[in-house]
Amino acid sequence: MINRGKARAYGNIALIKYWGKRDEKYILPMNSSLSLTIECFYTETEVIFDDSLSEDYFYLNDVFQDKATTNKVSSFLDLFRQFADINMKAIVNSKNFVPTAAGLASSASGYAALAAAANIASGLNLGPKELSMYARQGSGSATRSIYGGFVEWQRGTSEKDSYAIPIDDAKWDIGMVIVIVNSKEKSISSREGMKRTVKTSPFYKVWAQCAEDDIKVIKSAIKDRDFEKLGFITERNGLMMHGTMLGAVPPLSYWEPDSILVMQIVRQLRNEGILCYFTMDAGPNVKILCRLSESYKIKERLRQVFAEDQIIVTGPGPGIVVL
Ligand code: 2P0
Repeated sequence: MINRGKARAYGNIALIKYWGKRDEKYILPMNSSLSLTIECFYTETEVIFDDSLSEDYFYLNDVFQDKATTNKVSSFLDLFRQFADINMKAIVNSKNFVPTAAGLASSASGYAALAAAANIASGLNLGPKELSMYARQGSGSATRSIYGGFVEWQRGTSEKDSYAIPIDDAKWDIGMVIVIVNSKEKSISSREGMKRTVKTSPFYKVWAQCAEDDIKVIKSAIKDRDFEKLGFITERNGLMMHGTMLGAVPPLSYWEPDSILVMQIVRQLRNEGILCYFTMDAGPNVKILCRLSESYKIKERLRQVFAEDQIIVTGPGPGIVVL
């Protein structure tokens, strides 16, 4: 017997960050977060359950993956196998579609696509709320990639109510310019980075409350389509997250000189009347939130310093697509 499922999921960039878990097993966040799904990169994954297989096989971008990587996928598939009461092994084919060698391949689109494909192949056919809870158990940020546009991942009170909800489709002149400062793999994963921060940074104590307050502000900005407020709170929240890392032992900093250069350019552009705001994640690349209609002006300025293939312009992306 063979059961297949195939789906595409898009990446997302957090505007109010998820940084820190209160439960490692179920991946429950300390605070709610809010992101923009983006269309410039996505993952397509096919899951084929086959009763003639004796183990799981995982191919990423047509390359057969080793035991350690495959085991992570197997554990994740086990969640679906248990719930659907099936014991077939699977072949998983996953492809990341990234504009350049950008170092943007993301666990968010990866686990969201895997969850959506496994959902179909297992015959469970869960709705988006349940699907986001499953995706969450692969990687926190994947919770949000189930939906398009602006998406909130609500922290919830237990593993049963920590899921994503769609906030707004973002179809109102919203875009992002992503500057690839360095495409190499980061030396400290987000998982390790957030763990160290929670454990050792005295600044972390105030983080969760600040983030919950920021969620309220950003949601009202989105509702009012107040782009200036949206950008201001995005930039501030990202800086605060990196502030918590500076207080960790040993300190953690993902910034590189060129990251700071991009921040300076953003501030200059703002002084000239172009509304744009930066945010950074667990790596040196900088994401600039802007009006999509003004993204070409921002790109033009960045081109004075960076190469064409270091700059990616994107609009908002959609939710899960079943293929
Ligand atoms: C975010 N990041 O909200 C934050 C901001 C990085 C900085 O979610 O451990 O790969 O798998 O839940 O989702 C990246 O962390 O971490 C992340 P796990 P994940 O987008």
